[in-house]
Amino acid sequence: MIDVLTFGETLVSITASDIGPLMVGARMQLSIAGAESNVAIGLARLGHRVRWTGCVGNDEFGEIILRTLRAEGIDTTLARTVPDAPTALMIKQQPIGQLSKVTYFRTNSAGTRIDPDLTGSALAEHPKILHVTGITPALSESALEAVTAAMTAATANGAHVSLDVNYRSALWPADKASKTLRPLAELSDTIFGSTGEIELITGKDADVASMTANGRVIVVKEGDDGATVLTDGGQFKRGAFEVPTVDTVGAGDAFVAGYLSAQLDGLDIKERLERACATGAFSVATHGDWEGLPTRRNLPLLNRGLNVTIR
Ligand code: KDG
Repeated sequence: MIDVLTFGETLVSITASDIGPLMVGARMQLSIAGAESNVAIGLARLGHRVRWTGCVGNDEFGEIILRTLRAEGIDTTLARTVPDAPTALMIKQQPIGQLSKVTYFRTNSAGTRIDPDLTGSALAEHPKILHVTGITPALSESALEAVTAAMTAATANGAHVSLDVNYRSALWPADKASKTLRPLAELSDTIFGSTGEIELITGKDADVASMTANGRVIVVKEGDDGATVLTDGGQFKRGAFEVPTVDTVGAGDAFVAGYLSAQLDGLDIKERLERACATGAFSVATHGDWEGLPTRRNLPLLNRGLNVTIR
């Protein structure tokens, strides 16, 4: 049985190796990126059975995505290679130190072709958790239909439905995102987002009682300040682990992977927060969207403190 199904657009990422503008030339490194596949990798590294689906182009970029996900132990058997659209590309740079900039080349990409047929077959083997993000509905009409249909079907099958708002201003304006994502939030059991992202779907003046109606859990990612979980049984807050920050992109996905992993292990909310903050810390303290995510063996490393040599 699959523990988690997730789907969305995975892109090839080309990241500048050095700090500074690209226009003077730069050494670049090839990898992959994508909020959902980052979560998939985080969960697979912790030993969970994960399926990712989505569309890639019939090109080497598509191959690197599928090879990488397979190498991470993720089931990609239902991913689709489309012949007439390219794999999306994302350029990542640090124009100045500690400031990351992402530029997308994803209009009409293969990833926009995801549709309810594909996600419906991926759901045929019922997962315990369906995890989606607010990026996918921004990609195309068929992608929005796929998300809505999958969330509805997963709920009917008794799966836990997880939504990370992941608002991307480069993809759509806030008012459109808000209007589209609100009904999807209604279909979710757990919602992740920054304070601003949560407001996008609940409105500014929403009270905790209405947000957590029907047992819904809201997990507010607060960056350096850690995170807060809102439930109908109370609020739980945890500070972030203190680690040196080298790259924050992907940290939210790492956090989600840790939280869902602890949930799958049957841990309570405080322990979920603990693991989420730990996986988030691994992400910010290492380079790349997903490369530094911990395995089960490495997870306790943070408890050893910094500036130590483990022998
Ligand atoms: O969450 C990190 C993502 O920003 C990155 O991996 C790419 O999915 C991505 C996106 O659409 O921004």
